[in-house]
Amino acid sequence: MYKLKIFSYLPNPRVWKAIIAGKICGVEVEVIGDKPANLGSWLWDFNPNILDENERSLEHKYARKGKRGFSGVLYKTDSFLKAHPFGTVPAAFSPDGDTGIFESNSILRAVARIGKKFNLYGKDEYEASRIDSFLDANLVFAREAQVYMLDYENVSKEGYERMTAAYEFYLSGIESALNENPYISGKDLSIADISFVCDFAQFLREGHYEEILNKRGFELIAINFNDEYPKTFTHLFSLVKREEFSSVLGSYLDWYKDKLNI
Ligand SMILES: N[C@@H](CCC(=O)N[C@@H](CS)C(=O)NCC(=O)O)C(=O)O
Repeated sequence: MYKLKIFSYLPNPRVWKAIIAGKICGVEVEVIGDKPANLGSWLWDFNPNILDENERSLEHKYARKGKRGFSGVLYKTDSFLKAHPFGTVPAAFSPDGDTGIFESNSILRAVARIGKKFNLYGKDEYEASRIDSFLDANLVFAREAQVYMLDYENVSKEGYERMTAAYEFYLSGIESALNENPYISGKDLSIADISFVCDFAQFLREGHYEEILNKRGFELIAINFNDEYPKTFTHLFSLVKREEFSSVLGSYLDWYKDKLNI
């Protein structure tokens, strides 16, 4: 029996956080979803399902306007919105459906709290709180990255500079942390590392939009990632080699490894 159910578009690096943690600390995570473009045909609910074509219309009682990342109509039940007041995916639920857990870093925390096989969340309250500090810093970066990645075609100079500043701030903090310790939050692997890997792997995909960015007069923000943040670079690529990560990420970073010949 699963310990956490997640509804989302798939594949989604934010969902990978919970899946990787689940593999490491022995928590069964049930994932339900569909391609991003198909999620507008689904009823977003604890028991999500695909709506018949004739049911999908603005008149549907659960029709809502997408708020972030989705431009069209979405069908979110009242109980979904009660459990998930921000109405976002990934949307996780306790097995009885009573508790909604949102924000991928918090879904990740839930898995680490439930899992007993391996401790990914620090040995005491202080270590756990330090891990939270990295997760918070990660979310600030990830939110800027989300805005940047949703609209490469129209990114403004101001938007590009904001993203550059967020990138430099986050990565210089991670690099400093890794100068002191083998893992982001200390001597052991934690959910801070998992969160970093998933969000940063997604950010690197700006490389697929290099031409578009160049045309707008911008270069890739992560163009010198390996030279400027060598510890962070090595950490990322040594983690993604581990079975728990590679079995989830699959070939996601292969294009980048090919580009750098690593
Ligand atoms: N910071 C959140 C981001 C979640 C988020 O913004 N999800 C968007 C899709 S990328 C969403 O569900 N949007 C619903 C809507 O547009 O109504 C996380 O890590 O879970």
